[in-house]
Amino acid sequence: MNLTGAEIIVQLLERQGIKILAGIPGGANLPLYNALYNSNIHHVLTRHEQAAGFIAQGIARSTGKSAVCFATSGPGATNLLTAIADAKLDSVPVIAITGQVSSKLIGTDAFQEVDTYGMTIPITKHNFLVRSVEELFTVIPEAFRIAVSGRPGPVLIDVPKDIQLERFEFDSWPEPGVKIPSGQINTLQIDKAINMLHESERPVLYIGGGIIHSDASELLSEFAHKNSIPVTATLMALGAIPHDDPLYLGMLGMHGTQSTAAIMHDADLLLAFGVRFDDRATGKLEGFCPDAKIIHIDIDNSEIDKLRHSDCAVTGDIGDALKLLIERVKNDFRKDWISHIASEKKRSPFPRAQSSNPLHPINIIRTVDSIVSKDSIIATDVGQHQMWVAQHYPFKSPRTLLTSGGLGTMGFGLPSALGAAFAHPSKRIVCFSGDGSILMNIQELATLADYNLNVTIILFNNKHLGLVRQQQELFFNKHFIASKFITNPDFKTIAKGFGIKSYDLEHESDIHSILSRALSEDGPAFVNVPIDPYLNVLPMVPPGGSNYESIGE
Ligand SMILES: Cc1ncc(C[n+]2csc(CCOP(=O)(O)OP(=O)(O)O)c2C)c(N)n1
Ligand SMILES: [Mg+2]
Repeated sequence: MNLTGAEIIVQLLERQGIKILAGIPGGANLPLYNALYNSNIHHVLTRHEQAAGFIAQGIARSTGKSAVCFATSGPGATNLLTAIADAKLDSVPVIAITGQVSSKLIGTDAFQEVDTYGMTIPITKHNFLVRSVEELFTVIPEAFRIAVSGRPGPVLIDVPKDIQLERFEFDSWPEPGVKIPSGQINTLQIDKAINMLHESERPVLYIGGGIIHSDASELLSEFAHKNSIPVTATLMALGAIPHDDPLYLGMLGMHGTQSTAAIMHDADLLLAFGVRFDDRATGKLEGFCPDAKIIHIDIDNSEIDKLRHSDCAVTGDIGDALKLLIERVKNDFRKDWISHIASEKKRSPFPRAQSSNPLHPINIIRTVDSIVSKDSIIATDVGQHQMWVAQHYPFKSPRTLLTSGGLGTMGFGLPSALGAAFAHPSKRIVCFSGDGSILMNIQELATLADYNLNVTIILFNNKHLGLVRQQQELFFNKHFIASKFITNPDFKTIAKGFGIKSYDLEHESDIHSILSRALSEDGPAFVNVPIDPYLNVLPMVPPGGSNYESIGE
């Protein structure tokens, strides 16, 4: 065979099973696009490279498989950075392929040259600057292997233009890169964990995104139920255990349930599974489960003892570990602990009954849930609306919430919803956004219109950067600065201008029927929901405080 570097990349992507990828062409990656011209891979042309990165994330987060995005050199690559960093913090397998100026121009300040390799070292799991066509045969499969093996994460491949153009003679294709099985679990540590659990009177399972990445939700439930261990989830683990499971305590952390914080404060054993003791989840570390021994299981050894010393640590896939734990754990009803939990939950019930105003965000979230089918995927942006969704949407299964947890990136919602819609064309995708966040990637309404996807955007419009306003009110003596927008766009008209059916719930009386239409008619819809600008998301732990110091309603 005799192909160009660009043709080799595209055919290697086909061999990896890539059917769709998003990106924007430019001088330094035009050969790649020329190779795509003859490919079955469908290319989605976004309006900003960050959105191409988030489309890849939407595909990857909702399927668990690697997804690809393309950008040109210079500004194309820098526009991708936020989406790559976001994928790193939430462990999402995204493969970003960027064009670079020709090899002999690297380091000369050539047109649209930036050091993409250097800039992405700290925000990728791994990155490559390709130096020869031959290298592509190892780099591309290697990138796919790295992205999904162990703790998933983004991989960047920077390909100079001359290498994309160079022809190369070869005989055979390499094997596609696949996930390598994670190492054997240390059964001595598992036995130790089981002994600690059997000795414990007040254990709590604290689960994170690792449970979802490992597709271990069912095993987790089986384990928890066998020994009657209550479960709290981080933002990244919502959906890993159904919201109505009697053992479920709700979300923990800055906007977590107050009863959960109280229960965790009493715990004598914390089973930290697929978590990284993130400060948003733990609050002040010294105050987090102060009397509990810790069993920490994570696939990434560097997380063990990073923030909190563990009394028993297991490095490995949480699904594999759970299988061993389930074999060994004894049945227990834990009558006293479970009844203590029931009384704590009663003392500070959650979610609370909300006002009768149908436009209250919590009521809108409940109405949306009552309309859409249970397998719908919910994407969010970042802010108060995100936290209301996390607190009140009744997630039932894994990979049904797409949210930027670690980086907290405004602008994540719309393009990640598009990615989910490409990956799940028969599902309804709902994007809850804020009037600040939506404007950070509003241009992708054009991409949404291009494909007429079943994405419904519900915009909680409080005319503010609400979460900033809330912090200024609560923690900065009401010094409101840079949190109130001077003008408020007419979002209904804007969405219409992009060719998207749009609604405004202002002055409407039949909220339910408008939402029904927006959520069930084929194709996209945009709904502006004017909400009270002065609502706060509660409970809230003051930044730097302990979870049990949370401010209630
Ligand atoms: C890219 C980016 N810039 C700034 C922030 C800081 N920030 C966090 S929440 C928030 C307000 C978001 O406003 P909006 O989208 O309207 O959501 P609301 O809180 O009003 O629901 C800001 C500015 C961020 N998370 N991401
Ligand atoms: Mg807002």
